Parts: sequence; structure tokens; C-alpha cells
Amino acid sequence: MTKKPAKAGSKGTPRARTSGQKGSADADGTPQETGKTEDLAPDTMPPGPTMTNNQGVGISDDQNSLKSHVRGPTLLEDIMMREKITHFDHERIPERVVHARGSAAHGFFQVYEDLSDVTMAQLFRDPKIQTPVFVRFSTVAGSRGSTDTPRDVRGFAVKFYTQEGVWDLVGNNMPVFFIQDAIKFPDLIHAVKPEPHNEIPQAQSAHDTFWDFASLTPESAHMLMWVMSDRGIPRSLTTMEGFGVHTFRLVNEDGKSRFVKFHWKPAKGVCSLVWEEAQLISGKDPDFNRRDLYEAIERGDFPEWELGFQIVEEEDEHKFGFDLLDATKIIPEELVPVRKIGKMTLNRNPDNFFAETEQVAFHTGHVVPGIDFTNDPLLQGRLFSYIDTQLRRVGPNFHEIPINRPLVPVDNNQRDGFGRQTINKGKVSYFPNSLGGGCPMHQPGAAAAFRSVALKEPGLKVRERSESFSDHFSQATQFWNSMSDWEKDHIAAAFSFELNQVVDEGVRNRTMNEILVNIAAELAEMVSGATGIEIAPAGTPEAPTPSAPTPSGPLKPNAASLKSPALSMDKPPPTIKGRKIAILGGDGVDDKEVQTALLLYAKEGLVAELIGPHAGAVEGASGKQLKVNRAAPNAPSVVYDAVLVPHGVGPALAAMPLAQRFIHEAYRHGKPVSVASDAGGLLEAAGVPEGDGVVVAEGSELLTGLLENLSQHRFPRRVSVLKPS
Ligand code: HDE
Repeated sequence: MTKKPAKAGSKGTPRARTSGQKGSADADGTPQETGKTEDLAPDTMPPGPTMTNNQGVGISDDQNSLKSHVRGPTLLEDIMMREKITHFDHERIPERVVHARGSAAHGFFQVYEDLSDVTMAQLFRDPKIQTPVFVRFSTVAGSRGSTDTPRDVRGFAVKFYTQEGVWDLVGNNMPVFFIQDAIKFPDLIHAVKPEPHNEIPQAQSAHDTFWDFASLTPESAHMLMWVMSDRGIPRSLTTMEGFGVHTFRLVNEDGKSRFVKFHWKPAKGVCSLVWEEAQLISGKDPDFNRRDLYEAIERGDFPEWELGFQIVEEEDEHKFGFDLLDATKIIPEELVPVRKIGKMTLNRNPDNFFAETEQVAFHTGHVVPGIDFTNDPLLQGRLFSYIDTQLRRVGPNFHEIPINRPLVPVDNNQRDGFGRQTINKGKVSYFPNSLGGGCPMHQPGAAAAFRSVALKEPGLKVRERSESFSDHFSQATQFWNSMSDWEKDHIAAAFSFELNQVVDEGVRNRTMNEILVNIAAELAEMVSGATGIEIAPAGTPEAPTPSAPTPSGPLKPNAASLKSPALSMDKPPPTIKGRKIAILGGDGVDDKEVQTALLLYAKEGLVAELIGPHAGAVEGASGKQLKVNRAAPNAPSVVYDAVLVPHGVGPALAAMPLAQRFIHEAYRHGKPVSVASDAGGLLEAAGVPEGDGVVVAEGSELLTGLLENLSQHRFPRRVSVLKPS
């Protein structure tokens, strides 16, 4: 008899759910489990001892097909082979049309204090509740197997399994968007995706169709600034901010509604890569960001973000000089401070990528009482699109899949469809009914029932854009003005890279003369110098003037034209926990120094790896064997944040092109480099000058100096990205 594989629990549908909401905590208060983990347990299967087919029948051999004789043809009768192969043939579901490449993690959210005054949502009212979350980060343009580090927006989608049902906050790592009206979304995505005739390029905006669209869409100017900034190439998914983008509403029990913008502030600060590094990582480690998130959680370095609210009273709606319903605008933090109201911690990796990360289905329309929508036309379109895409991608019963199902019971008269799990009893599946005692009933008075905010909608039914959406450049200019010198250098270099990839002269000219010159003359000049695109003197016939489909509007001075220091990334991160240090080793290395370094860096929560000429071990100066973490040919400089060259190996490394390149790249990418006094020759051979984060030192200064420099993240002024050397 074949035994069935042991399951982690028994399954019953509809499921009897325990309250399951509060996470249990360690003695020190560190939460270990969340209600969602318990909820998933009955569906989570460890590998069992014996193999069966899908009907539970034992399998004697699944490595040889059934043949008419030992060298004969395979028989149609081979039910085992056919079941195995047909299931394999159906393993894929359609990938997301955008945001296909994603990485996710479980965790929980906890509010700091009772916010009943602004919202009736339970998760914001009780600081004792740990609401389970599942968070999926993504790139937008690339397909599922594409690289982690293209220049792109990152998705930041959070599913909250609240006591009142599921709330999805489906945001990005940038607070604005390319377009103002959802009806343009298919055009935007068709333009940025690989061109349809040859399916090139993968996961890149640096091609003609994207810039054709962007140059004809002045409302994209502000978002272009964000994507061309280093925010488009985050160092880690854990060093990104997140934004709900749209203005939403919070509603309290009295029915009072206020506008709100949602912000996620990372505990590790906002840190990015540089473009050359990002491109190299794409080849050396396409899973760079995914690996970083996974490994951080595995070693207990749990990523955290604080959730912030920017709240605007209804009566203040029109005081900003831009429209709160326009998703191409931010509310500068200096005008309305971000109030930090709670914290999210990610503390568990998914058990199965497909079942969780791939099948999770977000929808902007998944809200709970206390959170409501505005008339932002981009948000309104998303409310339609997400449910539609989940029906197509995961199927009509996507809400029953373990990762998507709420922790509270679901009951309504929806029935059937592919993959239905619930066995609904009884003959009543309609409302109103008397045969089922009127059940399930509406809950008109219940706090847990969602009621839309009652709003007066004056005006004519029109297919038009509001005049209040017509200032496309003030905030793009504000973004530019808020940048430091090196950030400006990187932004201008990014525009230049993209426009140098564009073949069509009309598109290049239009981007310059319709978009960039309207953002900032300084930016236009920098890009002109690096692309050869001329800036047409205003009003001359050479100035291309295609008819843009939306009015670009006058440059209106408004409150938003001020500098907003919060936009700049030119600040040291609050912590460097999780950063990776490469220790270049080899036979004869000072093994005591290496061991001290490994201990010191581990104590600081850093990941230090000893790199040797090959896997295995190297022999230290004292004859001791030191374990090598990575072989030099497999350990590219770009996946580390800093380099240490201990005593004993400098002279040998100086003669090795691989080591020279390692150091040179680290230098170009602004990383701290600390070398022992016998490794000065290595710096010279690598063409790396001392100073500005490059240190030659002795003793403990060698090890601690590296830490001090790392606390700045990078030394971005060493190399001008705009003028490649
Ligand atoms: Fe999305 N978007 N989007 N989007 N979006 C999708 O839903 C769409 C927009 C965002 O990890 C799709 O499940 C429209 C803004 C994230 O699973 C689809 C418009 C923002 C994710 C869709 C937008 C986002 C998606 C594709 C214009 C930031 C990944 C597959 C109005 C606030 C979620 C899917 C995940 C995914 C439609 C614009 C964020 C087709 C029509 C603005 C993070 O429904």
C-alpha cells in the first residue's frame, strides 16, 4: 500500500477559520507567525516519503514509460506518463501583461496608535493588531524571466489580510505616473514594451517607440524625471520608498472623509545603483534584487517600512495650484508633512514561488471600510482593469487561491467557474430568497460593511480632461531643482543614454525641444552636449512642433515650483545593515585580519565574503585554511557594496587583470575601497587614486575605515556618468 504524503493540516471547504489575525510573538516581542501563515498551513505540503499520481494511486516508476516491449513504441495506455506530461504542459498561466517580473515576501503591519479620528478601518485603530501582509515587488516592462536591474519603475503591491477583508495597496516606488487618464495605459505600455515587429528590446525604455510616445505626451514629463533618476535602478527592494500614487480617501465612523496619499518609508533609507553597474549586474546576476530580498529574510535581517499618511482636509482640496486628482503630481512633503502611522515588517519568504508570488492577485478595488476612492481618472480606470486582468490570468475563482483568500469568511451567491473550491450547500444561490431564510443577508448597518462615500457630482457628462490637469512641467522642474550636482549628472546621463539609443531624428528632436527644454534649460543643455541633439532657438522654424494630443499648458508658478529637499537621495542611509563586502583573498593572506574583519562586519549586520582564486579554501599566512565564499571568476565587483584588500595579497593581486578590474569597477561605481599598505600597487595597476573613499591603511583603521565610508553608501562624485571616462 502506498501511503499518502503527509499534509501539514487537514483541508475543509468552506474553511472553519480561527480568528487567525494576531501574530504570535517571541519573548522579546518579535513576531514570528502571522495569521496568514496559519491560514496557509493546511495547503502547504512538505515533500512526502512516497510518490502517487494525482488520484493518490502509488507510482512504481516514473522514469521509464510503458512500451510494447523493451525496445518498442510507447503505449497510449501509459496513464502515468500522460498525466505527468500533460500536467507539465499546463504549468504556466499567462504572465502579467505588466509587472510580470516580481519577488514577494510575507510579513505584518502594525499601527502605532489608534487613528479612529481619520479612519474606521480596523487595521488603523488597534496598535495591538498585527495585520498579516504579502508584498510583491516588481519591474514593469520586462517579462517574467527578465533581469532585476533595468531602468524602470518598481511595483510595490501590498495585500493586507485585515479582520474586515482584504485591502490591496497597489503602489509603485515613484509617487507619480506617466499619464493622467487610464484610457491611455494600453498606448503607454505598447510603446514601452519590446517593439512588435522584432520583440526588441527586452525590459528597456531606451528605444524609439517609448520616446515617440513620451515626446508626444507632455504629461509624462514629471514621471520621466523620476524614472531617469537613480530611483529607476534601486540598490535593493528594501531601499525603495513606496507610494500609493493616487489621492485616496480616509473615512471615519462619522462618515467624514479626508484626502490621503500613502507613503512607504524604508528603514534602510533610499539607495540606488549607478547605471553602468546596473547594466553589468543584468548580465552577472539577473536575480540581484530578488536574491538580496530572499537572503536578507533568510538571515533574519527583516526589511521594514513605515507607512505614512499625507492628509488633506476636503475644504483644502483646491489650495495647491495643482489638482489632487492628477496622478502626475506629488504633494510636496514640505507643504503637507508625511505622518508616520505604523510599520510593516517582512519576515518570511514564500514557500513556493508559483503558488504565492505568481498567483497573488492584486486589485485597487480591494478596499475595506474606512478607505475609499477619489475621481482620479487613472485610479478609476484601474478599478476596472485589475479585476479584469485577474479573471483572465488566474480565473474567476482567484479569490479562493490560498494566497489570495481573506482570513474572514466569504459568503455570497457567486457560484461555479473554473477551479471552484468551495462546495456551496443548499439550493439557494440568489437574492432575495425566502427558501434560504434570506441568507446571506446584506449588512446595511454593520461597521464591517463597505459603503461608498456619498458625494455630489455636479457637471456635464464629457469626454474631456480638466483644465486643472494642464500644468505638465512645474513639478518636473521642481524635481530637477531639488537634485544635488551628482543626481543631476545621473539624470542627464540617463536621458542621454536613452536618446542615444533612439534612431529617429524627429523623436530625438521632439524630446529635446518639446519636453526637456520645458523642464530646465540646464538639463536640456547637458543632454544636448551628450547626444548631439540641437536645442532649437524658440520660435524658429527648426523647432519641431508636432501637435501634442494634450495641451502642455503654461508654466504656472505655484507652490509646487519650490524646491522639495525630500526628493533628493543625497543623504546617508540610516543603516548599512545587509550591505555586501568583498574581501579579496588568496594564499598568504593575513588570516587573522580576515577573521577579525569577518567577525566585525557580521556584528554590524553586513554580509562579508572572502573571494579566492577558486572555490574551496585558501591558505593563510599562518598556515590556516580559510573557507572561500566565492571564486574570483564567479564574483563580479558589481554585486558588492565595498571592497577590502587585507595584508598579504596586494602584490599578487596587482598582477592579476581580474583583480585590477574588480577594484577599478568598484571605484567607478563610487564604492568604498580599503586596501592594506602592501596593496598600493594594486590601486595603481587598477588606475585608482587614493582619497574620496579609497583608503590605504594599517591595523584596525583598515577595517573600521571601510565601515565609516560605507555608511555614506557611495562616493558619487568620483566619476561623472555623463562624461564617461
Ligand atoms: Fe497597474 N496593472 N495599471 N499600475 N500595477 C497591473 O494587474 C493598470 C498603474 C501596479 O505585483 C495589472 O495583476 C492600468 C499605476 C503594480 O501583481 C493590470 C493602469 C500604478 C502592479 C494593471 C495602471 C500601478 C500592477 C497587470 C493605468 C502605481 C503589479 C497584472 C490606469 C500606483 C501587481 C495585474 C502585482 C499590475 C493595470 C497604472 C501599479 C493590467 C490600467 C499608476 C504594482 O491590471
